[in-house]
Amino acid sequence: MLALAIQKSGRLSEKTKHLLNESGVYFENGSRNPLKSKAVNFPLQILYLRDDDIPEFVADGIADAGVVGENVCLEKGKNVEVVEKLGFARCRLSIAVPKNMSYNSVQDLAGLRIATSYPRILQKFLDENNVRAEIHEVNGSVEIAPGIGFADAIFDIVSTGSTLISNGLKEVETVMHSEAILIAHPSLTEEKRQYLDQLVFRFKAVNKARNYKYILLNAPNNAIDKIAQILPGMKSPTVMPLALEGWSSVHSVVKEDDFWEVIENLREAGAQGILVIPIEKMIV
Ligand code: PRT
Ligand code: ZN
Repeated sequence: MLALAIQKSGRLSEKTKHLLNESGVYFENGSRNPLKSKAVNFPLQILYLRDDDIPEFVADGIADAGVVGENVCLEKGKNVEVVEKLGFARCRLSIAVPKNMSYNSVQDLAGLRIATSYPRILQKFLDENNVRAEIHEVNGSVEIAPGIGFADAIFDIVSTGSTLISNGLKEVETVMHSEAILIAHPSLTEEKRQYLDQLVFRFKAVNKARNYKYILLNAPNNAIDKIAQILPGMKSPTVMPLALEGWSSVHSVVKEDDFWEVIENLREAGAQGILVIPIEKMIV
């Protein structure tokens, strides 16, 4: 049995549960213990924790693995293995100052009071840039610190940036990017490692599928070579004859990021009746 620590409630919890469900892992309903539950169809126990505690629980071996933000993992500095990036809860950790402060370079932070919940990451950044500033550690509502005179600048999580704007702040340095990651105890037993590998295999299939679409189109036979170059697919596209003489149906996969460009190129090459369908799992 593998013990996986996930966030009890917060920005990571729903997406983590969703990823597990999409990976075919379901939990028993109405567990008597609100902090633990067992998967019904996988040798997995879930521990529900605050995200800040997850790296330590995994480092100590109380949990074998955990899902946590890269930011929290780095701040805690525990001895854990980063197994896989999970592609959700993306954000960045940035320094922000009042919007009317003139700011040219990181040297302008010298001597300022900077409020943050991430003192270790901030200290490392300041050291790397040879800047001395005062770090004031706070556990929440960091963005109000300059407005109430508690600090001159902040170092905090930014996603859309609207929280900064509504507090009269501007982002001046991006220190790191973060997303949810799967971490593990560095020395798992062979059995647990196998369960973890199975889980990672499923996570990868789910996440890969999210980045691709299945595409079907009709094309005159003389356009198929060109279309095959635009649509390489997993190996090469599937081509099947239509009932209409001289025409074929072409099936392939296309990356979400390249999607619109590919569609335009396909139309130019003579593709018609293009259908695009989401993929549920993708194993390459
Ligand atoms: O209770 P517990 O300790 O478990 O949770 P928490 O309150 O410490 O964390 P939670 O649930 O808020 O966030 C968990 C993780 O989600 C973080 O550690 C990040 O890795 C990730 N994440 C992704 C975010 C955001 N996006 C985010 N936007 N965490 C926080 N925010 C906050 C940010 O602090 C700021 O107040 O959202 C605000 C900024 O958002 P924008 O869109 O206005 O820029
Ligand atoms: Zn937290």
